[in-house]
Amino acid sequence: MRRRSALAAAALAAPLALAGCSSSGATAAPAAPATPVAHAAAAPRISVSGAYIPLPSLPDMAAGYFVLRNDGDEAATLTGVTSPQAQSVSMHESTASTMVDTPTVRVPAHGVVTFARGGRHLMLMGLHPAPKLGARVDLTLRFDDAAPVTVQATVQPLTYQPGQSG
Ligand SMILES: [Cu+2]
Repeated sequence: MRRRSALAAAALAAPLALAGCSSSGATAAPAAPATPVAHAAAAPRISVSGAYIPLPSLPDMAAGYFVLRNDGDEAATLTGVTSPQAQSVSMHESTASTMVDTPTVRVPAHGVVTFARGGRHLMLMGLHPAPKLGARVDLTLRFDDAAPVTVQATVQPLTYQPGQSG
């Protein structure tokens, strides 16, 4: 819950904003190509990887998993997911005995949030066309403080485990 808007505004106004941007030291990533993204200094920078949907046994309901990463200096809040191929998409979290709705999911600055089996997941209802192995399903993730991100989730075998661990 950091209130960095004021700081961000100050940073943007200062001539050192670009220096601050290029020295986001917390990530091990090598210096990115010098693109003129002046106001990226304090903004969330969201990327989504490994999106997949286990082939559902019922065409009407499927789960969706992916890894959300925020390389920015500000947290972002995922406020919802939509798909042109699903009637509805909701965000859930499984607990030991049940499943709860999570209307929003916070992605901390320099943080990773994983949607994976047994934990956070998407629930896609009314997929059309009915998912087939290898098919792609578009997912658009919306944030209250970052641009929407659209990814293609691949329909995988029910037993699929993503290669990346930890
Ligand atoms: Cu669920």
